[in-house]
Amino acid sequence: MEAPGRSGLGCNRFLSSHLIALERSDVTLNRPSHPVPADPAVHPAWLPEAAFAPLGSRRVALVLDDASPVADTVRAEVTAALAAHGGAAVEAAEAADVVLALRPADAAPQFQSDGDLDPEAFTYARAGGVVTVTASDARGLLYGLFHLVRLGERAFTGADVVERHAPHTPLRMLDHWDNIAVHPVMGQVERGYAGGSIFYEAGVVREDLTRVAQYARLLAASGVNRVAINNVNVGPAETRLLDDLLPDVARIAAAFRPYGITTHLSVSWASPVRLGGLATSDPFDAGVQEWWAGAADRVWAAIPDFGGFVIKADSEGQPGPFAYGRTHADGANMLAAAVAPHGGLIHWRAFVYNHEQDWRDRRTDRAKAAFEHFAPYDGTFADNVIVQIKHGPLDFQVREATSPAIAAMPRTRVAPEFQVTTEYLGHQKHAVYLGRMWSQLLAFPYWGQDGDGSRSGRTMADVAAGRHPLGDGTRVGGLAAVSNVGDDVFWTGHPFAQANLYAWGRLAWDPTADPIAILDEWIALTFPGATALVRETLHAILDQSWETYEMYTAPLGVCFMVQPGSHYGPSPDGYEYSPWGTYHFADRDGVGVDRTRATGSGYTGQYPAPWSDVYESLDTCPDELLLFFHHVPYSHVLHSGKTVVQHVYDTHFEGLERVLEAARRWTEAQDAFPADVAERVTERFAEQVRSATDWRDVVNTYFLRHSGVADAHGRTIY
Ligand code: GCV
Repeated sequence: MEAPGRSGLGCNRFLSSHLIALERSDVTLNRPSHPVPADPAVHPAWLPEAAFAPLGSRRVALVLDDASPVADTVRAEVTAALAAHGGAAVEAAEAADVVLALRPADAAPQFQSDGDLDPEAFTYARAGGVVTVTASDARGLLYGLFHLVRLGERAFTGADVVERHAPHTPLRMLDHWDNIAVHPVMGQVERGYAGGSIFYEAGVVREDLTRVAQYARLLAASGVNRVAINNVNVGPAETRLLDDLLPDVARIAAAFRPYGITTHLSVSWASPVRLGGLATSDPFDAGVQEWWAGAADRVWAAIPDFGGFVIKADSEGQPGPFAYGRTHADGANMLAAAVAPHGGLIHWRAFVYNHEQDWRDRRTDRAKAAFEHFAPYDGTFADNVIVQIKHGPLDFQVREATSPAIAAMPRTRVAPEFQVTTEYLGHQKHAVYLGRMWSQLLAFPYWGQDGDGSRSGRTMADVAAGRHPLGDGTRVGGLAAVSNVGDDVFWTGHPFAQANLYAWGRLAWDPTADPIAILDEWIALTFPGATALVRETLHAILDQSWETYEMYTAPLGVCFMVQPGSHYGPSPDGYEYSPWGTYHFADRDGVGVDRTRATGSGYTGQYPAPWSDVYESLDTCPDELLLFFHHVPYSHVLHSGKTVVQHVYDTHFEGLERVLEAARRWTEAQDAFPADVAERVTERFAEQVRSATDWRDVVNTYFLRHSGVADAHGRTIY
């Protein structure tokens, strides 16, 4: 968002030209009908009807000479809001409280700025009591409309203002790990904690996609504009989405389209073999190239605005180009060539590592894998390839270092990947708000806070937007995350996990936004008329909940102390002797992974300065990542002044205390919440308290037995 007034003069002149245009008026609200029908059985999340009251009770003029599906949505949303809240559609601008206007294509250049070229950008202005939202495309107008909804009454009161809003990157994506065929271990939604899939049921694409349309509406109101609709682990049933199930994909795309959301598919590298009957998937094979080109032709013929393919190759058993001695650049570029004629994208995941490691092998470090497999190919990826890299080098742990691979490819389009679903963070049974975690990660200054002026301050979010300090500014990537939604009545299992989905969209739109302010927005929208008690209770429970979860689970960046398989609940040695490469090496003397150049795996060398040295040295390594980078004795003294083992005890006792305090606050306030929400949250808190108690006792006992060091405060450790 630009500072209010920055483009003030131009904009005011533009507005007056618009008001003249309005008098000539092509104002119309007589196109459709109604937005997605509200299903009273499904929780409305952050779009309850009441959220539209401030807009819907006013006089609205719409200047929208556009026949696109998104323009129809804008009309339908405004029409429905006015009908529900007693406002009126007006023809004359001077009679309007609110003007929503599509900027005419022939608007004079002085009324346009760079951002106007972005079809998702909009200008919000309030002058003399009239609010005007203008955009150059219906998509921008839709975002502007939801901006008004978000602001509520505040949109219409206060001093005059002119603000331009534009998204940080054009690719703000959610990946679904939904299976068509229920997986015997992973179920309908892999790592899903909110019931079944909203897309698939009992082996087929759902006939009724109303729920998908409702989801599209929620996503548009938070800022997401792309969705990949099936699991990156692509089984035989899901492979068919490229083939005989394509008409179903087209139906899903049709449900997303009116809200400006583009549909993508995860595809199997082995598709030419599975579907085409070819003997190979070798990217250098002409038959394979032809097969993919044909597949792309079919997909875009069915869905002309299709987005592209997401691919997990040579990863955790998925097939890939390594089988043919080819690189990931070879594989990605072959697919990129197939989709390029259609303007399609390839999101190629960098989650490539050896998942059949021998724990006795101390030389291999899984954390190094993404960098090693991808950085050498920087500059060789096609223009329409986006390398999608998990935010940390392991796997969405509560605390791990930021992935150095994200910073290692100035000549590649990069999309950091996050996880909204809480695979390692409590399965949407624990109240854990992730906005602050993501905000911190997105703001990570890969080249340090200060430096030579040209490099300093560039963040993960900057890299995603193509502003790598060594790049030429043209390699614009995006942001991706794994969705946390299912067919649960609350969408997300824990009603408060809706806040994570909302925050993901808002941070993808503006990574610099304050995550607590985002939480405030979510509260105001989701609980209309929220009392001080409701607001204060939610902040007390959620603001620091990420740190709280960290306190009672894996300490100091040690990672992977979860139950294998489910990834829920404590099991400090669960992965210690497994093939997954996620070891912490705790013994009687100490704990942690030596990833230094001096004596360890050398992983610290994958970071640019200053972090390569900051992490290398015990003197400068931040406490919260100590065990990610160093193997230290339990008696090692942290910067905080505590020993490692005492820190573990203290945080685990305090972590549970914080959960108990949150549960107490909840019990006191629950009657102020809607009964259905109260019932579900109460049930979730009972489980969170049980599980956090388990974590505290198992982890403390583990450290006591390994170290033999008693708690300085004599508390009970088993
Ligand atoms: C979709 C982790 C998860 C897997 C997931 C994988 C991935 O390993 O446990 O369920 O697979 O990440 O991101 O591909």
